[in-house]
Amino acid sequence: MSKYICDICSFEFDEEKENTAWADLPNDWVCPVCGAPKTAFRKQDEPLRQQALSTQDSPPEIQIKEPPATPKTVSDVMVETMINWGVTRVFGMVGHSNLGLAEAIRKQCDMGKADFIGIRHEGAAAFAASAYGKLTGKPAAALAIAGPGATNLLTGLWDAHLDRVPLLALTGQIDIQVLGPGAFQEVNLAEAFHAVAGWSQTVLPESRHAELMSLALKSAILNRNVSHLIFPNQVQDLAAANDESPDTPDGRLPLMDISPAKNAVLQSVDLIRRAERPVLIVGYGARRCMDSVLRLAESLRLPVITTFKAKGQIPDAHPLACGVVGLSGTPVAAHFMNKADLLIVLGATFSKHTGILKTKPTIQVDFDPMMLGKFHPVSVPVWGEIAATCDILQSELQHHRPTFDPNPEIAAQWQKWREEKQRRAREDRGNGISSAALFAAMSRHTPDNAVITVDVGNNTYSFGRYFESQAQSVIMSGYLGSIGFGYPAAIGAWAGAPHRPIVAVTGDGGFGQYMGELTTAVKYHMPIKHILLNNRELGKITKEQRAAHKPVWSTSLHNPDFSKFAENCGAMGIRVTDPARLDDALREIFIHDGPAMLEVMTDPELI
Ligand SMILES: Cc1ncc(C[n+]2csc(CCOP(=O)(O)OP(=O)(O)O)c2C)c(N)n1
Ligand SMILES: [Mg+2]
Repeated sequence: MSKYICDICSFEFDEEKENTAWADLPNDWVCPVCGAPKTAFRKQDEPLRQQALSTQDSPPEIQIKEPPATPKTVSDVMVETMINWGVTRVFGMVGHSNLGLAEAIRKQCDMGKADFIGIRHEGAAAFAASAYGKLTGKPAAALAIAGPGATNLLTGLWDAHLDRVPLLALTGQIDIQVLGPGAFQEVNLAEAFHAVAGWSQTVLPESRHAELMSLALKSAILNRNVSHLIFPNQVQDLAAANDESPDTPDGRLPLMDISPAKNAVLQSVDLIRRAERPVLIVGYGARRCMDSVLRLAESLRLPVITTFKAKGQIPDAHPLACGVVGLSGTPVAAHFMNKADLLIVLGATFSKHTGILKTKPTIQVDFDPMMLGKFHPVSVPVWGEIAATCDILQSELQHHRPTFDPNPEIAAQWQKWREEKQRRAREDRGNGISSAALFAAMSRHTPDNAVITVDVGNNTYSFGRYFESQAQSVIMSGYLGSIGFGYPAAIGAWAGAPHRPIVAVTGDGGFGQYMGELTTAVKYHMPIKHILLNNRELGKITKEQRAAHKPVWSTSLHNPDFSKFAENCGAMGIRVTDPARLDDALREIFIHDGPAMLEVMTDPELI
């Protein structure tokens, strides 16, 4: 007499108790608990099918035997096309309604043509893909199942959409036949993603599959936006038609370095010639054009101010650099903007946060004509690629001799500001470390070639104000301003620049939203250095409540010991309460060969 166990629900069929032999049960007999067929049962003592314990200390994983060579599926054709277009990083979570697509991705990963990073929350996948796009200018893919997996992507997709980042969202979908009446995990994904995706299509059995993938990526890259492909379950494993082969981007992408119209150049040259104190204001849109921008600045001796999103695009030590303007800016930048009689604004917008004055004569250069004079009229709107425009302006103005030498004034302003920063760094109310002290130490220890991802909150404003950048790239959730971005963004940055040091700066509130992703960093050996400002509250909101003359309410946080949490996840964790320990602790985390967290107990008032 034996027992038979249902692999689906673990129901036990005991021949002795049931007084029936297993072999005598009819073939259409089903499990009385879950309705699984007879074939879903195994004899007790037989090992679980297809399951073997992994030899590593990671949890057991299902080992699927290599299937016999099968014809290419629709998913194979589309994923190969995706890789031909240069999309080789996929962040996401595999599951029931994307298994066919995931299998096509797995095959490419096994051949070394792509990398898949399995995250703990799809929101992190979308943030990581967005950060990857911000850093590299190229799209990554975010993969999710239908229903909840897909809806979890939305915040990160909005981040990419608002900051004009190319990104490919790949979502499963339930079977086409049951779409409509409200099946399990049915969400109208085309509708749910409509506002965030510049391009969205459902993949149907008769679609031109390679062409769909090509158009999704052409749109994402050229429009710097989110593209979305919806894969109903049963389409994913369909055999591709004989004449379907993967597509490539050859001949599909024009060069984008368009020059501005002659008149716009002449008007700009005229304004620059007549100005006495012109300044350059550099936005995030100029991040890939900095060589040309700096050549123009140096030849015309223009002070260079950046927006917060563009922090680090010019090192603070450069003799023309004035730092960031706006809420998290330096008095150096504010001084030069206030005194300027002409603003030359490159790839920046005039949102409230950028803090660029709207009252000054302004030349604005952007690759997108809609951004020119979007919020208010400007003196000369120049439609052109920024590097091409700077090169033309420089050559037109090569004989122009500016009357004003800003260097001594810039140096004097920086000296005043550095003295003030040192004073703030010494402040101690016995309630935690000051942000100025932390970011002064971080400026001393962060490698010049690091990528720094930041979150949102007072921690981020303080970083903008106090950290002195060298050649680091700074990545943030700009227009969406979503807390929680910083840590998943570091995962995306690592995937985009695995050989550069990666640093994440977050608050305790922001990190709390994606703490689980620390295990992702450990699993994939991402040596992310995380600077966590633990002020035990949603500090920025406390300030906002006070400023609005409301009682401070619901902003305190009940925190774990984050450094111990990091250790528990398998990373290094150091907690610092004494500013004198900051330098040693930073040294330790940067030397450590793996993910490490420096938890700094900060004073919420010293920001
Ligand atoms: C997803 C999301 N939820 C809420 C907010 C509003 N918000 C902005 S800053 C902030 C507080 C962040 O707290 P913390 O990370 O601890 O940073 P701190 O201000 O304390 O440095 C909140 C809740 C937001 N920007 N994004
Ligand atoms: Mg906080």
